[in-house]
Amino acid sequence: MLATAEEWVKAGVTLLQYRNKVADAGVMLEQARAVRSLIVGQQSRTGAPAPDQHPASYSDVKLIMNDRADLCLAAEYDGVHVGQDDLSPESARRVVGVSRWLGLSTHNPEQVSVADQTSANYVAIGPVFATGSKANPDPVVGLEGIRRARELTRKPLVAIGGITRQNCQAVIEAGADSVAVISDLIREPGKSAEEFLRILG
Ligand code: TZP
Ligand code: MG
Repeated sequence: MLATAEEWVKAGVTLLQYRNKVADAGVMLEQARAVRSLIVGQQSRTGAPAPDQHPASYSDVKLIMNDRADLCLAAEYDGVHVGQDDLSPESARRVVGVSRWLGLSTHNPEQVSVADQTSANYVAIGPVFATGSKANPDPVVGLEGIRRARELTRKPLVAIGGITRQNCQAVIEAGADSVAVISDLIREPGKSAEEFLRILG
């Protein structure tokens, strides 16, 4: 996990989410802290990015904890991401405070409209396409789901679910501000991250 995270960051990825649906809280915290140490350690070691690093490397990387506001604080992350079955946005905000980021997942237009009225810093919409990375995913929303979401909120819109180097351009053209990716970043972490950023840059 740490080697993969390091490759992504070196390639220029600026936001990482720690997501773990199976481990105990203690293990999650330990792993999440290890990711943070990697990022912070590199920041303090290098100061300015080294010549072989992408300009955004390390110093601009945001760390987001999935699901758990308590672990966001314990691991000193920059924000928490909640879904429809987690703490409500208001409750998560109460835990993490006003300075940290709060992300909120949505899966249909009604949820996007509600999310727009919360204090969430960004709204995720998905799954855009079929995904094998989530248990019991909601129905796919497609590019049309992104267009509809774009009409319903001016908050930063993150598209998620089945997004690849092949389809990411279309996802942005449909109105997303950014993409969240698992599968298509795993096999060749550095190479695929660079390709995503080149396509989207
Ligand atoms: N929420 C909606 S789809 C998804 C999550 C967490 C998984 C996205 O992973 P992949 O492999 O990029 O489809
Ligand atoms: Mg969740």
